[in-house]
Amino acid sequence: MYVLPDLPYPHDALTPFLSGETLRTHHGKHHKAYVDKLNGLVVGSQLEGQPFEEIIRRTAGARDADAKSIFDNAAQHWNHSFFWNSLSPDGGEAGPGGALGAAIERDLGGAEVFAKEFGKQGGEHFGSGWAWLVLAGEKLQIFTTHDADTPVARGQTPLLCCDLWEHAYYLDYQNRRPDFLKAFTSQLANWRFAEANFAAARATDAMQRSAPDAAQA
Ligand code: MN3
Repeated sequence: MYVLPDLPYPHDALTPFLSGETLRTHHGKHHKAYVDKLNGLVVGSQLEGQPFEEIIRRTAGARDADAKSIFDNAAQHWNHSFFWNSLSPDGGEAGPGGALGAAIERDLGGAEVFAKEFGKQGGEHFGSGWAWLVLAGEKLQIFTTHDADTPVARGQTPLLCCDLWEHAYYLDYQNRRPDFLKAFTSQLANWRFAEANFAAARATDAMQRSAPDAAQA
């Protein structure tokens, strides 16, 4: 059984940038619905007991309606769990530090350019989806995905994400998605989480390079 994770902070912790009402609905109704549907689809199926990210990879791009539905709900569960951690009451301003800060400078031109580009791509994204900062191979990239689609299905390592579905911001920003994205990059983005994801990805990569046989076994 999949379980709705608790938010890593109280519902009202992100005010005034995201209201308690938004978080209660988004987490307690939208995210919960994905988890409930996923349990209804996977429990008793061939996929029950498979590692969660393996289920996402196996059902990605499926045409069969049940498999597609499993992908949508599993990916949305993964994306939302990651999104809650991508937000922090102490987020934003301090910006990315350490090795990730250096990589953002090298690959994306620095924290300010990151905020601009992340806001631009997220703002221009048509319809529902997600904005991502990922490590793809050796390089950082910003891009958006549609609906439930997730970098996890493509073998990329997500570092930070922002939900672009209207339910993520409509109560607080109505149609002003660019303002929500600005609040995300300047006030909410959890850079300590992104730095930890970056460090973990580089450690895994280094381990696989030093012992390729062991990593494949
Ligand atoms: Mn959402």
